[in-house]
Amino acid sequence: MKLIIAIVQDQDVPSLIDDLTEKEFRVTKLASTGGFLKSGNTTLLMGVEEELVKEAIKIIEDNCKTREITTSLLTVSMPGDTYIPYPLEVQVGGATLFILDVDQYIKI
Ligand code: 2BA
Repeated sequence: MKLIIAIVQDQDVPSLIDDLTEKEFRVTKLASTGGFLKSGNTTLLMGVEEELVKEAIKIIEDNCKTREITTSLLTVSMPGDTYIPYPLEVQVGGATLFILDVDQYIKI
């Protein structure tokens, strides 16, 4: 068994979870926050049999879109703590996946 850790954008989650559960994948949804943008995203934990990993990745690909996000980071411009926002464009997603071997899967 593998553990897929998928970091996805919140907007993609409802349809993604619907499609995963329809195909009988089991999913746990965690609220998370991106370190760079400091805004909310979603982390999904999925225990998946090895032969089904490709199918799970395909469903994630089909549901997770790449988006251009314009954000404003603050920079110090002058002494005395004066901050000036400057716009920054970043591409977020579709999804960031970590796929790990599962040593044991126990349900009690
Ligand atoms: P954030 O850390 O909020 O990053 C959002 C987007 O900002 C990233 O999109 C990337 O395009 C950009 N970005 C991140 N760090 C940057 C940096 N140091 N300099 C310039 N641009 C930067 P994605 O790569 O699609 O990542 C989306 C979210 O997935 C991230 O949100 C983070 O929560 C997670 N993530 C991505 N790679 C990760 C990794 N290697 N380890 C842990 N979490 C990761």
